[in-house]
Amino acid sequence: MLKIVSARVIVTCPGRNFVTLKIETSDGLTGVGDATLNGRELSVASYLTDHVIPCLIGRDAHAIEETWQYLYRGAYWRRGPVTMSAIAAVDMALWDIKAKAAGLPLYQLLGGRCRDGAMVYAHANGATIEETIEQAQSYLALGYKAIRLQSGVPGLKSTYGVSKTRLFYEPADAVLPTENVWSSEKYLRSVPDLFKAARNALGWDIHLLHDIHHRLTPIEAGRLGKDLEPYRPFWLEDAVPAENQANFRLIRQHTTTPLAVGEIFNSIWDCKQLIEEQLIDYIRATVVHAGGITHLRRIAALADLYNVRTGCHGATDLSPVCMSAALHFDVSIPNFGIQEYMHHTKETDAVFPHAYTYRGGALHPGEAPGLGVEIDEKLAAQYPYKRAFLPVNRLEDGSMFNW
Ligand code: KDG
Ligand code: MG
Repeated sequence: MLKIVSARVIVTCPGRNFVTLKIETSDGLTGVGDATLNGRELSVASYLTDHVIPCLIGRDAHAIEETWQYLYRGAYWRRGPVTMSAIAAVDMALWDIKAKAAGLPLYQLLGGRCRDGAMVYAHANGATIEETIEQAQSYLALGYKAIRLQSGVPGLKSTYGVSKTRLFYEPADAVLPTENVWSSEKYLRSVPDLFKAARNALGWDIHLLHDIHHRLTPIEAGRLGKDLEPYRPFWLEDAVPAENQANFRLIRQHTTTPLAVGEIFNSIWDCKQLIEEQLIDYIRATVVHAGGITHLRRIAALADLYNVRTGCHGATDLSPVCMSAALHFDVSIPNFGIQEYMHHTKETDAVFPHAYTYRGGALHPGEAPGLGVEIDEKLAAQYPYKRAFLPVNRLEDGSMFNW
């Protein structure tokens, strides 16, 4: 039996915080898993160290499904982002070990390739429409086939998705949550102008995406979807908060603009109704927050029955370990749609040397055995944890709203 002999959690901050689980086996094979939950990193680290790792020692490293069930059912409480991120980290690390033991890149164990690479979308943002389009043009020049557009909203000081100082947007920007002010009316007036200008400047051979970040009501989202129809967006993301899955029925009644949701989902139960009623077109759950490769494959298989494709979350708070896992998943499933891709800092790439590469609008997982990613622990130790929170959002009258 290939036994798990040790497991440890590594927290590092090469530009932002990441939590990584490293599992070692009796044969000396090691596997890594991402356990990063933005703004709540130490909660997952503690859950792993205090509650998961003691149960792993001595277990069969090959028994991935059994271990998944043990950690999920065995916890009694089920689900939740902390638990599911911890389970995901174990799951990724065990798939890494299994594929390394087989001497194969992970996608081969998931059924082999369905496609060469995973089409990705880049993030273009700016304080003004002109700045956003300028950035989108630089991604076009790099061969991107899909670009997300976020722009400042006239009359609002700051908003989601628009970088203040850096090219690559990083929302967890302070030791206490930054305060933002929001107006749906101002926002709803601004987005059609952005898409109109973008189609004029960028043409029609590029997919354009947009993230609402949970801020509209269903009827507002229906109206925005309708207003954007002439510009054929690839998707509108997180139109409304999705705790009430039935909310999406109303949006669907009013627009044919494709809908994406799911970056904060952590289980198949969060999207069961959305998928079964065909209320969405893309499911955005990803490996780290949705219970690992094992559980995400289950979600994708359900989605495939209902013509729903995947569009995994891939912001900078998901580490290169998660990105590697997502890419093996992306190339191996039949109903892949698109993969989000935001560059990590140079420091992060150095701490997590990885085999995936960008080419021609797509990311390719590479041919290294396993996930094709490692953690340089010595380098990681040079970047200690720094507390950082996501911002909060208020309406103009001061009341709390959704970030
Ligand atoms: O941690 C939160 C971020 O990952 C999220 O705000 C990014 O919405 C996001 C996206 O679509 O990448
Ligand atoms: Mg999003």
